[in-house]
Amino acid sequence: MLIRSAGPTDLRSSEITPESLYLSRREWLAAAGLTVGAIVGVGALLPRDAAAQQASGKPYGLQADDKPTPWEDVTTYNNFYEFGTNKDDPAELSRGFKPRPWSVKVEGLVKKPGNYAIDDLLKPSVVEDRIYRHRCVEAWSMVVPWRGIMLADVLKRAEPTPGAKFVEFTTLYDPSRMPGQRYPVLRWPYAEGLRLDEAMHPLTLLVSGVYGRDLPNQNGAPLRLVVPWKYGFKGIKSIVRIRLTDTQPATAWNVSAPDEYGFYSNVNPTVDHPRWSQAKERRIGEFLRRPTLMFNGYANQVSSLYAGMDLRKNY
Ligand SMILES: Nc1nc2c(c(=O)[nH]1)N[C@H]1C(S)=C(S)[C@@H](COP(=O)(O)O)O[C@H]1N2
Ligand SMILES: [Mo]
Repeated sequence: MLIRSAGPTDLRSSEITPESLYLSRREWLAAAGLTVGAIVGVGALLPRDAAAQQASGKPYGLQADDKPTPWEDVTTYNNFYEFGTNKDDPAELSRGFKPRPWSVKVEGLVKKPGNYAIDDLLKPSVVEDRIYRHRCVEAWSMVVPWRGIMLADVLKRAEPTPGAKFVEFTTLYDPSRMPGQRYPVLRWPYAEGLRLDEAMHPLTLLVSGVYGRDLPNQNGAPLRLVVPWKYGFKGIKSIVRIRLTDTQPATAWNVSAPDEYGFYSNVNPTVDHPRWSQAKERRIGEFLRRPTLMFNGYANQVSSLYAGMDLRKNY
């Protein structure tokens, strides 16, 4: 059974800056009709969209009727098979997971490989709040206020060599901490990949937070990928390695079901999944299904990356 977690009460003081796009904890509690003194255990009493009402950040690619999906849904309706295959498993089964200390290797075809403590990886970059549409291949979607840095920033610092053409990402492999890895539901560790130009695109983020707070474990703490024009499974969670390669990397879903999940995985309403239509999607929290947009609504920014490619073949 899922016991609702207390929600976001751990806003670190380092995150409360004058330029913060979010309400401080005090203001947030005030907005919810609560006082700081009432802080212990109040999370569960907050209106379910209190966090959504204060969602801020740049609304990249949002349509007029898009509004941020409530924190409650973003953090309890998850895919993270390392912590179970039901939507409410990750929030429950990742509760004791410790995402720090954590290190991330940046290696392969780069002049400056490194093994970084997570905070050292993030520190030199500008941390941004960006609200993105988020479309799962299962035909549901959300709107999520992510916090992160541009992947391009990390890659440029590593100085890719001329031979680098792809980027491979790998999730932590530790069945003692990720109980789902004790079952062969996917090939572990989970892996994903991008073409180098997709990885360098300014929309592509390495995400460390959501709703202005550190990423909850179930959303991929401490660091996950977000590529808003692709299906959600490209957004690999709990990354420990970023490797530049000259060949197209194998990806977890492509290995497990190659006819269903290709390398590109661009959101495309005209290319159906073999077992269901991709023409529409169910926005979490809404009743009627919405039409799915080409490249998830980011076509203006990304369609040139695929000029001349057959998007039926390269699904
Ligand atoms: N390591 C890992 N990353 C993963 C997954 C997973 O099972 N394991 N699921 C993917 C899928 S299918 C989706 S839709 C998104 C969901 O991200 P969210 O739970 O933050 O919405 O994470 C992706 N990243
Ligand atoms: Mo997904």
